[in-house]
Amino acid sequence: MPAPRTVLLTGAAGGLGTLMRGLLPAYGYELRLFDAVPVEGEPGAITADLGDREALREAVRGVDAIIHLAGISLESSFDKILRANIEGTYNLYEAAREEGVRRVVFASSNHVVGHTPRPLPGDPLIPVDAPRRPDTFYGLSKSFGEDLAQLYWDRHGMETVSVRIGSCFPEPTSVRMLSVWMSPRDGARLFHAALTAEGVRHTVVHGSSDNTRLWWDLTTARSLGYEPKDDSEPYAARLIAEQGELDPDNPDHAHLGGHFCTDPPIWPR
Ligand code: NAI
Ligand code: 15L
Repeated sequence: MPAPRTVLLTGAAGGLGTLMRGLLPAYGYELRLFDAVPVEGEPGAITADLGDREALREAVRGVDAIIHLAGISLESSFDKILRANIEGTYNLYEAAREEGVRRVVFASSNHVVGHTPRPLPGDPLIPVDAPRRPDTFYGLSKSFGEDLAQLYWDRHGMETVSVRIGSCFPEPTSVRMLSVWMSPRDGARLFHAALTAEGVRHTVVHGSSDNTRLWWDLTTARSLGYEPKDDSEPYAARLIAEQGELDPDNPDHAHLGGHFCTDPPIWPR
């Protein structure tokens, strides 16, 4: 596949979308922006919902690839997750299929496997083929997205890299994040690798920096050409002094998904 140049970035107004709008153009991409809400400072961005199939068809027309970030990014009611993350991702893949887009990078999440016990020091890292154990309706919707990506590869030859992102924020803000943090610069490196690697079919990768306290295996991400350069360790002393070490007997700290595993779901009112 020739290196993509024009890339549709869905979820461009969100936290990760804003970080990637700043970082990805340096790799030579021309970004077309899409979000349900206006993207600040970007009058050319497409403002539309993932439920609007006509708008999606127009948005994907002529792009070389898609980075799909749009959706509900935390736990919510099943109905809301269903519309935005499950139906919305289906609508996007259908539009991409109809318009002949060959490559998608899907923002999956650690919460697909959030109920996996977190490794203690000395334990093996969590492998990328660990059984799926979603911790929320949110994690379940990302699990659906990964299966949808597999189906569209097997049926239609559309390639996807599903990036199970740990926590991508400017800095880690919790002791848990020291283990799953992906610096924004490493995020851009990984998305670039996912856009340009040859023959990815449908590949699931873990998305983190090269953290000293890493919980999961980055081999598959590295096999795409990803070379992380950051490590959360410089933040460790301050965060541990403020919050204490993770307590293995605290249920909030027992699993990869952290407090997502223990917070009650938000039921419809
Ligand atoms: P965010 O909540 O800041 O941004 C999501 C964006 O999607 C928002 O701008 C929102 O307006 C848009 N959106 C939501 N529903 C939509 C719909 N129906 N139609 C069109 N646009 C819609 O989330 P963030 O942190 O930027 O995450 C981006 C993606 O990466 C999400 O899919 C999230 O699940 C995933 N992810 C993020 C992680 C992180 O650490 N930031 C970790 C794991 C996954
Ligand atoms: C996610 O999937 C969320 O989108 C993000 O906001 C963080 O909560 C992240 O996981 C995390 O696990 O830290």
